[in-house]
Amino acid sequence: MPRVRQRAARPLRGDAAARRGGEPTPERTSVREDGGGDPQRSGRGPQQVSRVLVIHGPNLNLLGTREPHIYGTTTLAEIDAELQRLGAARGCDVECMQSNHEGVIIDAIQGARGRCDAIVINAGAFTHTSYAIRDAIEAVALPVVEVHVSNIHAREAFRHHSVLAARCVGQICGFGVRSYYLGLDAALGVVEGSARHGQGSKAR
Ligand code: DHK
Repeated sequence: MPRVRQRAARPLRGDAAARRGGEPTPERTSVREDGGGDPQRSGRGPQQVSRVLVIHGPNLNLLGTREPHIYGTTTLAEIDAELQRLGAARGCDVECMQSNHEGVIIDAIQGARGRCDAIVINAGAFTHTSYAIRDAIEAVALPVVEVHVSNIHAREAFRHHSVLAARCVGQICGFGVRSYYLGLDAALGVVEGSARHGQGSKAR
């Protein structure tokens, strides 16, 4: 089993910065295989270290206490830790961020271009409204997997439609927090399939 080294999660700065009138910045954590993700130090070939960005949208910082009958009791920190553990087991550096701000999410998607191989996104309620996030997904041309904790199709009518889905590889919803883990698995399946065919998405 590869050993993992976890960078300490930075405090949630986005909302605090927004309250001060500054640019909100997302909470970001990541973990790499031993060797800091450096192919030389980790003993992996340069093609073998993949990176997936996981984006959590508005109100998902409240997971664990938010409507537990719908979203469960697992916290965001626990989800991120599990995603990073699952990623490390497959030679993947999983970077996680959460923001309540549409522009910060768009910046994160744009920032993934040339740096990440795939994105897993739960855009929260922006899923149903944000053409700007949809355009960003289209612009970066990375494989994106949309995930939701709840089954959005079995809830209120306004949740049934995702404006992002048509620009994503696929959508996984309704499996509780396991939707994230299934989403990561799906994203890595796409990345590994591309690598087998010599089409690394970071190069685009
Ligand atoms: C999370 C949200 O915050 C809602 O706005 C979406 C999604 C559903 C989820 O199930 O993870 O409608």
